[in-house]
Amino acid sequence: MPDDPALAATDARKAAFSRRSVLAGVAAVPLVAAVPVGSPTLQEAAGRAGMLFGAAMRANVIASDAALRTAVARECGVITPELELKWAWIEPQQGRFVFRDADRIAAFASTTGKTMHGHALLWHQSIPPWVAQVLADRPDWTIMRRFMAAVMPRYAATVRTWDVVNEPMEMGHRMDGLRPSPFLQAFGPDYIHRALDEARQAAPRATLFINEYGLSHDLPWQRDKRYLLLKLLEGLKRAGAPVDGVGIQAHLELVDQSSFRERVLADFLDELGNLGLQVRISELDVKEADLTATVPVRDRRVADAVGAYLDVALDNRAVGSVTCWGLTDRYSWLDEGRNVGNRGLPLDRDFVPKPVYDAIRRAFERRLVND
Ligand code: 9MR
Repeated sequence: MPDDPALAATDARKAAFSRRSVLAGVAAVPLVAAVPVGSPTLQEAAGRAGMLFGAAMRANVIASDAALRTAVARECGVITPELELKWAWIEPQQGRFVFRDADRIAAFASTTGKTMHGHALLWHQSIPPWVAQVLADRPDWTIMRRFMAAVMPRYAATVRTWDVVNEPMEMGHRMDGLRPSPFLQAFGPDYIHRALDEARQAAPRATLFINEYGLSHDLPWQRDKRYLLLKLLEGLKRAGAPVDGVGIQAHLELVDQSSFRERVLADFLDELGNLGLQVRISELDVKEADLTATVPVRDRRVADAVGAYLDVALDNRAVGSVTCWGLTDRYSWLDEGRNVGNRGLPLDRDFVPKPVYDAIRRAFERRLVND
């Protein structure tokens, strides 16, 4: 063993890591080597601050990439299925439920001692064609009830938190800011309250969230959205709807960074907390603005944006968890579009932690210090 305790610790960790890798039948990835000795993982740092850290994952990637499984097992306390609980996935034809992929994620979560976040029951972008047809032709609430009653109890052991309605707001259509989704068109604005009631019945112990994007910056449309979402939440609370929290997606875009104002986000979080709501930072990642800069410059920009964001967010006690929309740049929805090669997640494509990893960990550690 080396004399230097720091080196000894490194070696011990490397050895433990490669033992685990061998056991898991995986080639070692440089994850541990790049993490400073003695520093906690993201979930360990979150846990010490009384919080959870998690990431979105897909069943096929979990199945095919052992290095990813190792990284998730190490870094995350909670896993969000990126696709597999969405209605289009679960009930592609009426009454034919396909749980296989969600079951695979749930099994991975429970064997690695994690929970799962349920994402997302009602989302206008993930409606199977038959549902779109029913909602348009002969609105029938029983399809909503059957779907929730089929999916929520099945995962009661693993899922503690659910996104009941995803992205219910869209500016520019109505005075109340509600998105004219097929659900709204079929059932009117009350569909949100009804869906929450249904969810409470199907999963009485779960914490129920409304999840939304475009809430964090000082841009006119986001200002309107914050205001109208708060009105919606106040109304739901007043009417006794079982809404427990709000997921703030936090898909940060570096082109918007100049409109990030600490006070704006802090005030919004205060308002949510004052309504007695819990807050999840639910889909954190960073879309870069300039992929041509050097990698160190790009990584610093991403880390600075996330650091500034989480410093404000974690200052508020209502915020209980941070989930990234992916863990490694190897698998990021941002690469599905034009931003191929985007570096907006904690680990790079080879699972090496980047400055943004440290920024997230430090934000958890600062919360502890400030306690
Ligand atoms: O990251 C997800 C992408 O792979 C899917 O194609 C898409 C449609 O199911 O959903 C993406 O995830 C979205 C999430 O469910 C809701 N907020 C925005 C996310 C990114 O588009």
